[in-house]
Amino acid sequence: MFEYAPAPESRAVVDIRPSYRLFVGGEWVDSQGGTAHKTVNPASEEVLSEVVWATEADVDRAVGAARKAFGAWSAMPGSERAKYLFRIARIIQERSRELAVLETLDNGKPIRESRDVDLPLVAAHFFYYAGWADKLGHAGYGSDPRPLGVAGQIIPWNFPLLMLAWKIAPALACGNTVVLKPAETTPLTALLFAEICQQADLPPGVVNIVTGAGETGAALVDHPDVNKIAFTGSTEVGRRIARSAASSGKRLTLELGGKAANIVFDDAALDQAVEGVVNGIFFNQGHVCCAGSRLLVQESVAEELLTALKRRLSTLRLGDPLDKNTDIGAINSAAQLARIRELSDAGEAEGAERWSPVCPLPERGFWFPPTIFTGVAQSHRIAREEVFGPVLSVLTFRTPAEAVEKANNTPYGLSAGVWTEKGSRILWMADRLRAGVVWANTFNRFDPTSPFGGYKESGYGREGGRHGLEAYLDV
Ligand code: TXE
Repeated sequence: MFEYAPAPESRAVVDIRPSYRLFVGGEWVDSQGGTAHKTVNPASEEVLSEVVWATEADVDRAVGAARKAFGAWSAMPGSERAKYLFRIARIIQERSRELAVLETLDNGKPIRESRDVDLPLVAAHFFYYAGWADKLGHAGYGSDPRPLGVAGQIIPWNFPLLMLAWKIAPALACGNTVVLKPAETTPLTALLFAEICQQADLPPGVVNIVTGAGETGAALVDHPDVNKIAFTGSTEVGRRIARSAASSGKRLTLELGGKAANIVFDDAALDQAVEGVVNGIFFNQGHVCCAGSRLLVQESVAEELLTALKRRLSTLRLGDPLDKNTDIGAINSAAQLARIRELSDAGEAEGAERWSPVCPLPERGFWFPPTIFTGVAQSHRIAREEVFGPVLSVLTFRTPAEAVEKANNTPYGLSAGVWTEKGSRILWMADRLRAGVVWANTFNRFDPTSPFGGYKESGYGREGGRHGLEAYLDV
């Protein structure tokens, strides 16, 4: 039988420089004492480029540039700021192929996802918040809500460019200036975004990009002239940042980990539920804070659903992230792979049953097969801790009340999914689930008009939608 196999997306569409400097005050500057670090393609371990890890002095310089730019940027009529944001959004669309390939090379995610999910959402966030820039007086916060000043933004590696968009677009629309630090393993699309800011003639200093690891992030958090910190990352680092921000009086939004329940009732359309469960945990290799990492399935359909799920998993294709047929790409780093292995081994040691489809793994790079654990108890580490990988823990329930009790039995509260044909049950569940987002008969749906954020140890503050403006305004 003839199988249609589109060619892998060519990496030739993107021009990666051998090394990058820091983007400060609208230009590329040398670091003051920072060391160079390689960034690799996690699918091949090939070195892509070298970036510098910014020092405290570099962060100070970037904050200074942002402060200098703040006066004119915040005083500019919203309609003028909107023009820059619209321009950035359009350039992102024009250069989306290049951005998608670069994201896939640096992160390991399948090109189908970076091309069809990440990039359209990145552009959509800039378009959406561009639309708010001249309407802030109508957002319900009084006629003249004020920007906060300089925003320090620290983002993770799972959706590098999308997390940048979630943070930079609302900050700029509200009249703030920013210093953004991308994650150490995925700095490249943020640096290409800096180029896009230049192309859009964004006034110098409105956006500054400092590459680096935790120390660079900490320097940003501790800087006395930063007014607001927006952080997405681990709960552990989030706690540390909260302590520091509390002592300096900075405004703070935190988007931390999750352990979402994807809850399937016996009256659900099971075929759709299977797709939703697969998308919920295997999208982006499970490197998703709101991933549906716990499947809660009603006992009466558990066997049927699991059989269908295993059949579906056997059709997933793992491999070259640039291949348009690939469903599951590479794990982002050796460190993350080690964490996934450790928690999966703990699952087995604690007595859960592990299953993966036959799935040969490439020799080089960081890979983990799609994995299901059954017989999971609520006390098991794989039921409690965020794995942040393609690992699903399956638990069962009998009644809706038991489903709610199990779903909420976690320190996290970022998202949940409910699969049922009964509208009243969806509303009943949504009222009781302690999660910032509850999806009904779908999962991992994102939209710039919807606020996103957590309860409990998943953090606080909302990004997206009108509520996302509050994070960057004094109201
Ligand atoms: O996170 P870190 P890591 C979870 C997920 C994952 C675990 C560890 O469970 O397995 O966290 O991932 C910067 N001050 N999530 O180690 O360290 C860091 O440079 C300021 C969930 O990658 O929190 C990077 O830019 N910044 C999550 C960012 O914080 C600091 C996404 C995130 O890295 C810092 C990522 C410090 N002291 C991981 N230390 C989500 N919510 O989506 C580090 N950083």
